[in-house]
Amino acid sequence: MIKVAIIGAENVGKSTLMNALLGEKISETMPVPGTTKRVIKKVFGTVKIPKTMKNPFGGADELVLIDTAGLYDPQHELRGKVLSEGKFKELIEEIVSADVVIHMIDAQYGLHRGMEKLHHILKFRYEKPIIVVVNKIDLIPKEKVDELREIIEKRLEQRPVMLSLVTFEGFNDLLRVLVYYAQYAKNKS
Ligand SMILES: Nc1nc2c(ncn2[C@@H]2O[C@H](COP(=O)(O)OP(=O)(O)OP(=O)(O)O)[C@@H](O)[C@H]2O)c(=O)[nH]1
Ligand SMILES: [Mg+2]
Repeated sequence: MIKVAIIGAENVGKSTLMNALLGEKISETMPVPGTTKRVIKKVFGTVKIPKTMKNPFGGADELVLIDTAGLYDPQHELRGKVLSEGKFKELIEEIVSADVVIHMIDAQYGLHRGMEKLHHILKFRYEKPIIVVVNKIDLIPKEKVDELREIIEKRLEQRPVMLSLVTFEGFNDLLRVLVYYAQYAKNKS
């Protein structure tokens, strides 16, 4: 079974994404940072993937999704408020054990420094397939979306999916990438 961990700073929309992918309200979402108190929340579920997107070699739509507590304060390099040092380490271990990582970024704040470091460690030391998602693009002016995409693409050396979980712009792009990566992870193991 493919494990997909959704990670990011507090309040970026991790739990909202988990719910959107599974089409159910599984995780609590709120406008305040530190909403997800349980460090690791694993749910087995089926992601509804349009037939046209399905990989001919198999569904890759049955996943274990992992919603995680926010790793960092959105505006400072501080640990997320619900994480002690021990819990932070525990969470990193869980992320390292995932097959695919979704790194979520809040379009309003851009790439978080702590998350940038972690991204590189996961990618280069642990060789994790990472999907970068910039969420909440409905909250920034349209002309800023391309600018932000380019900045993040340069810093992380990969193209992010630009997403809004309010308008659902970019959601199909994310599904497409997820199917691709899930298949890749499946073949690897
Ligand atoms: N405008 C806008 N709001 C969003 C979007 N996605 C999520 N939100 C809102 O952002 C807030 C935080 O969402 P959560 O899903 O709770 O964020 P989280 O990353 O799980 O937060 P923590 O558990 O606190 O780390 C909620 O009020 C969501 O409704 C989006 O694409 N656009
Ligand atoms: Mg949450």
